[in-house]
Amino acid sequence: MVFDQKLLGRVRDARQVVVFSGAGVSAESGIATFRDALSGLWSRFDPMRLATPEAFAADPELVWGWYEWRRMQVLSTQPNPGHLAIAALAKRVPKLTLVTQNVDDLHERAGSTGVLHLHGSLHQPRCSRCATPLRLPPEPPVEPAEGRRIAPPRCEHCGGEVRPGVVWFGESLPVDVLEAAFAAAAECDLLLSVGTSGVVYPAAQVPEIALGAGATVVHVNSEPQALGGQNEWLLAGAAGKVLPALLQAAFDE
Ligand code: BV8
Ligand code: ZN
Repeated sequence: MVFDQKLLGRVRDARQVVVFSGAGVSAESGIATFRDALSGLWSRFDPMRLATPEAFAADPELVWGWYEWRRMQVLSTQPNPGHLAIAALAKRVPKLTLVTQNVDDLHERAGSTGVLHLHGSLHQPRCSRCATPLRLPPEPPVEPAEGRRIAPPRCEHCGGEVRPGVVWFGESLPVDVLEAAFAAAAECDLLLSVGTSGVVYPAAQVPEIALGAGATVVHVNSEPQALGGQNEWLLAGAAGKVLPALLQAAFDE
């Protein structure tokens, strides 16, 4: 891959970098992106409807089964070169803040630290009543391949129903995490937006804040993205290919 020298210079000279990631960065690990997260047996449901408090209230076993299926998929796969390149970039720049919309732990397993999870995590279920975290068994959950309903566990503290540790549509994002993400975006000089369709708010404000603060914003996406200002760049291609190549071109030549 050939990169614009001006862009490489921006990456090399970056002092404060934000990486903003979405489902596209986990796609090459075999984790379906959100819009097609319901391939196969789950395709008869709309994620926008399943990923809501109402869906869990109406049918906790269906929703818990869906999240266990997704958690099992994550436990059964590995971080890909895109995750690894982001972890490597953190060692090449003075400061890097990783803000993710993803609920998997592939960034952490690739070596990234201090990851800001705007939408929570599959790996931190909690009691829906007293918020006591559920200690998950170490082995991967049973594969609910048949789209089987699974009764959510009960809280050992109060007996309440355990829920996935994610932020559902209609729920507020964790305020401290969102504020830290917005602050990092306002201070950065380079933001890499990797594998996100940028349609979910308020998370999608992160790149907008960076652009508004005069940062260079680079979209890494397998699909072309509509670009606004002269400070926006598009690197079209798979994150697992583009990011390692960008690091190589910027730092190893
Ligand atoms: C809130 C956890 C209110 C759960 C998620 C109308 C207009 C505007 C906003 C709204 C509206 N109606 C409702 C809203 C608000 C709503 C929202 O934004 N809706 C959107 C859909 C219109 N937002 C909310 O409800 C948020 N809460 O607003 O609260 C409030 C306010 C005050 C007080 C109380 C309440 C909560 C949103 C959080 C929802 N939870 N996840 C779970 O995972 O099950 S969101 C979920 O979807 C993901 O976390 C992610 O954020 C999002 C999917 O987006 P992406 O990650 O971008 O993934 P996607 O599949 O879309 O795109 C993948 C991209 O990668 C594509 O561009 C593709 O081309 C690219 N790609 C694919 N492969 C690769 C690749 N790129 C590179 N390499 C590859 N290999
Ligand atoms: Zn409880």
